[in-house]
Amino acid sequence: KLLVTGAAGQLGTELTQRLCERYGPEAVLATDINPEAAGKFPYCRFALLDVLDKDQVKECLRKEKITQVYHLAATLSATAEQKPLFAWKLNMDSLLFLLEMGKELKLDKIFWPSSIAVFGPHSPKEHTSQYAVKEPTTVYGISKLAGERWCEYYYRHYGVDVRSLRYPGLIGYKSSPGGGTTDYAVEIFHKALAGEKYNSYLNSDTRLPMMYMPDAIKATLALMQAPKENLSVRSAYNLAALSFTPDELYQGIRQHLPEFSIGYAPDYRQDIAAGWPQSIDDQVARSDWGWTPDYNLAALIEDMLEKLPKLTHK
Ligand code: VAH
Repeated sequence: KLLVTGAAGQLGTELTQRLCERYGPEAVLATDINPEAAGKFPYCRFALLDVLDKDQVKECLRKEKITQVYHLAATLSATAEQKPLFAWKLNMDSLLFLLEMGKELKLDKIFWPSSIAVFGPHSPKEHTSQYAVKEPTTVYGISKLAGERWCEYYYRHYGVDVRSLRYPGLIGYKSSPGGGTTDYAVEIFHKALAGEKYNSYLNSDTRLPMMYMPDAIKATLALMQAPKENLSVRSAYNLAALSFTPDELYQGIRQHLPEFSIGYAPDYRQDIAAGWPQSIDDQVARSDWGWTPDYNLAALIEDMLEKLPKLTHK
């Protein structure tokens, strides 16, 4: 039985759907703190769950006989800068408790998302490698780096089979992003399809590692299904697909929608993005568990513009 926390989030929405397809709707319990999320999971069971309520979490794990946890509930980079101590508490206390539950209840597997945000201004900007220096300057990055350290600790000391990926910015059409610095790359499609100008909060030349959601879901399932003995990394794997700037994304969209226009008004999120790598080296994931992405930028743009309108008009 699988538990998903933060199931109504940008990644959670799509990952929950994929897990239901893979394991069957009765095998997945989708949970979120947001009551409005209840209607978003017609294909599996939903329950309200506050990941900071330890009694509630432990009761849920026992009652539902959970064997795997996908712990996605967290505060993302932009929001975390507005509420540093809350973000640290939510991101870290919930992970630590679930790692402890992994040990105590002998959970089969735990998945926890990390991020390229673990890298900072002193990390190499290009093809940032798995073990490159990490001095994150954002609360989100600090929490993801600390979380990775704890995941590796619980694996090495207690054998908890926790696995993690350093996701780049994720782009999808089935769910709304929430509080990320890379969310411009989703918002821009909604504006383009609505025939409106998009005002980017990142500079036109801010290159960031990005990934289309189908690739992120594929990577997650591939990692979670990989044989234990193949995994040389128990912090979090670097994961890459493509990198682009707001201008490159804009130019790509304009090939389909020639009228589309963009403006640039950088805000605090520009500083967050400027501290992150521009491209990631994911050769360890490729050699350990056969990672390869399917989507390049042209394919991502084509698929987003094709699939999103139906959602917008619905
Ligand atoms: C964020 N989408 O922007 C997330 C992600 C690499 C970025 O961690 O915070």
